Amino acid sequence: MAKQRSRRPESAATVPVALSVAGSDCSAGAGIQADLKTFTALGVYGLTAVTCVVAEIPRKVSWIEPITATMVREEIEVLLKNFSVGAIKTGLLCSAEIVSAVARAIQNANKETARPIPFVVDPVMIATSGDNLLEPGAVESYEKKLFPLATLITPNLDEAAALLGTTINPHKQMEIAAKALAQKYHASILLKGGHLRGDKATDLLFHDGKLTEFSAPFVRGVQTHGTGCTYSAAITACLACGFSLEQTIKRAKKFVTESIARHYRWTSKSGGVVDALRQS
Ligand code: PXL
Repeated sequence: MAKQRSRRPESAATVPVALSVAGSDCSAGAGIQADLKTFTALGVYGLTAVTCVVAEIPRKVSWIEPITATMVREEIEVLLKNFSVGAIKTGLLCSAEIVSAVARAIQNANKETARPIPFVVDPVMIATSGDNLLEPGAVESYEKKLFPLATLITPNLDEAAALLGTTINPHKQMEIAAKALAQKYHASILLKGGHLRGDKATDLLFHDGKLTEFSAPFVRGVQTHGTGCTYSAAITACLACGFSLEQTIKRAKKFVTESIARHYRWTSKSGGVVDALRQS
């Protein structure tokens, strides 16, 4: 009989760990489900602190129920006290109270570490379906409490326009908007442009006073849901692995583009097409 080779478990000390603080999407295209798939595909052990539960399918949000802010804070604190977390991201935070609780928990954790844990804020406000996901008053809490802690903020054009209180012409004003956000929040900004120039999906990073453009082929004909979550989770995973911000975004952009290109497709019970990103 052939000798079975034993699979040695990977040493816990060598596996990078990342934490997602986000909502649960029961259809698993976005939220913590997308984040965990992404972390796993990139070889990172994923932790989650759930902020709210969303009943939805890719084109329709049906119901959102927040978890209590006390519970969210407890989830984060118990994880950060017991795991060596290499990077953290936030996704859907739902309410001003939860935004404040998350900020407090992260601030407290950073007091215990020599350097702040790399922290990616994906300011999720509106679903791809157009449904509102964030309580309007929560934006002020983001601005006052969460953005000051961020290593990187990753708005799409709609979120950037809402934060700046202006419209953004994607062909002419992306650079101005990225710089304006960086100045307003004293943080590095990755402004996601989506489908802009020709066949490219272009994003702009404003970091340390320097603009860098990241482009990838635009993948046509896929109904994307959870792209932003997958992208910010990939960024968080790469930061947990110790890559520089530029290297991180390059890798994460490639990962999200490939995840869209190799998507799953079903015909739903109502006859429409349902697409889902495939992270691995
Ligand atoms: O894609 C934004 C998003 C983020 N997080 C959760 C969601 C959604 C979109 O529906 O449900 C939990």
